[in-house]
Amino acid sequence: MARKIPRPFVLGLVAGAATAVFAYACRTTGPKGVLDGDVASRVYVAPGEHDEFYAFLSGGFSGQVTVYGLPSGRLLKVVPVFSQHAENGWGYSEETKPMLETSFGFVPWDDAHHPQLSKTNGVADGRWLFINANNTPRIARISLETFETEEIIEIPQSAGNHASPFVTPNSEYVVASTRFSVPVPQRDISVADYKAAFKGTISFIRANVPGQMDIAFQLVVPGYNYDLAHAGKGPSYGWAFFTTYNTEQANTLLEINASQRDKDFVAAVNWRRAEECVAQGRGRDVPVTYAHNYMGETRVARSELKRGVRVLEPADCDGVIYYLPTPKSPHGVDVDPSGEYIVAGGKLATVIPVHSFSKMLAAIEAKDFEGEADGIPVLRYDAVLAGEVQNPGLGPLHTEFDGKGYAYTSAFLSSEIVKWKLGTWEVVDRIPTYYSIGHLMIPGGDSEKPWGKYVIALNKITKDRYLPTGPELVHAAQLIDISGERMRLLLDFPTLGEPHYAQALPADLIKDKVVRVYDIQRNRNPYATLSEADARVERTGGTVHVYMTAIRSHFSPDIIEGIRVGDTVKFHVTNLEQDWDVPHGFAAMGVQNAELLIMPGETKTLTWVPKQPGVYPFYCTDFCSALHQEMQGYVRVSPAGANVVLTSNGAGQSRVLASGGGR
Ligand code: RUQ
Ligand code: CUA
Repeated sequence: MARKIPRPFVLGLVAGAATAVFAYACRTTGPKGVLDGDVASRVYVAPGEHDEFYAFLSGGFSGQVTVYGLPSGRLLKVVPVFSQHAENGWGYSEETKPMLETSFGFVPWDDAHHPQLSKTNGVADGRWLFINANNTPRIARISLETFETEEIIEIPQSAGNHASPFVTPNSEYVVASTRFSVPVPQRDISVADYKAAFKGTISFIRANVPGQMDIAFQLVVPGYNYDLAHAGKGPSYGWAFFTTYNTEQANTLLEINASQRDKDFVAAVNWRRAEECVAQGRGRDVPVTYAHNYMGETRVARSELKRGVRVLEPADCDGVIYYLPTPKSPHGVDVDPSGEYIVAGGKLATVIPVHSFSKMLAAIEAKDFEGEADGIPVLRYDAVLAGEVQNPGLGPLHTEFDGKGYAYTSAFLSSEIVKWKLGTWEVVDRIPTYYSIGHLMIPGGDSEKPWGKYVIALNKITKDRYLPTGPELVHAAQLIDISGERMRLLLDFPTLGEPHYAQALPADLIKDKVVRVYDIQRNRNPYATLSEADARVERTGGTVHVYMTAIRSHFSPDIIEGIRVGDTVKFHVTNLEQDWDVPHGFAAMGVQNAELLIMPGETKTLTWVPKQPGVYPFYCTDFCSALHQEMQGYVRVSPAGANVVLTSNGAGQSRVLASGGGR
């Protein structure tokens, strides 16, 4: 969600809703300092105690995921996903570089938006977390045993992978849809041909088996902007819902040109029907290329290019997709725990429209259409509407549920959370947020059984909430108590990048299965050195492999000679420790990438092409023991063509398997 608000819209609002804006403005001189009553004790987690919930926040334009404890708001970990992470060598080490491969080659950054926990029977099951890359369309799977990214799949024929990666109730699929329609197939064509040649795609990606993520099928849809999604559940299991905007199909100045129509659509996709059509051979295979990257058992990532995707046209599969008219430029779409209500957040709407799934089915049955859009039936608004929430705040975006019959909607422009009742649609409470809330998140709040208790406001702007830090300020989360009738602000905490969306689950669901060390007996890295007796160096032409071990508090070998300028040196460092929380680091002077942070039992590889003769130290970067500062060594680099013999003081046999190199 951009911070800029279309000018005509702002003017309209100021004129039309001045009273409302003033009313909000009075309220936004909100709490500073002391809050009421026992607020501090509600978020206080005593030293040594654990939080009740794990919360996973999108790192936005950092490309990563952050893990916080709730209610304390303590940052527990940054999980690198789509961006190189010098802190631990993610995307720099040879074992992890393939994770960032795409059909465009190596892509070291992306913009992550929506974390999604895997689900079983519609409830988060603590197996994995998925998250999308918005810029170069991809979806990642993070293991909740290791808290590491273990798989990434690229989405072909997509651009701006924003409506992604929302999971179906048993994680059969994660969905992905194009925010930016593009020529399908991609080709050299004028943007003036937008309406004729630009398409959207809605992809269903099989997600339930690690290592086997793949595009099951893609639906080609009209060239609108597909913004967000949520899967149906309960009675609506088998369906998925996507918001669209820019049904005007504008391709320039969208702030005005895509805000013309009173209503855009929620697209309702019957994925069970799509499966049938695909099984009947109604799809066609399109020759596209996309990357699939997997870490797997060896913990050495592999990247493969897949070819071909099964594409389905709505015209070849009747009943697969319907459009539900939805005011106005909708953003979020959220399905309530019962699966009956589909709530859309119209950025420019004055109400929150709530569609009824059962009415939708009846309207489909009765062919109660108000027309067609590119051959896709458009259902009549009144025929599918369950109700409208009046006075919902300005710029409603996203809705989450507490499982007790209430919905909570974020309002970006009026910076507040609005609580309303499902069924009566009346607003029962509202609380200001600081400032410009985007998503909000209740633990389990998009599932069939919300855990409730808190809502987190994920705010785009912090302004005066913290000490100033130059022009750039952090984004922020605010923890709000929803256990009572009235919402109550408990805590502010800063976030990394832009915390678009988040997910949370009770810590008990995962904390006991979290991996503490990698079993060295199961280390399958082909360059592992499993004992100090094998520590050695080997030359194969211009490449020197250093088989190195690390254990408190030394490297073996710690003296290496016979490297020449122009060689490619690969430091394969195996951490021999088998104790929790004893990583070792590795860095060498002049190395042009990053450090390695090697977990117990793991092997990681850093590549170095030395440029100048000299003797260079390397050392452990992670304070691992009282004698951590002693954990160091030297590499001697001789000029190209020098005849210094390759040696090391490792106990293993250093060898020249093929001479040459060093030019
Ligand atoms: S967005 S503020 Cu999910 Cu990227 Cu709504
Ligand atoms: Cu090993 Cu410090």
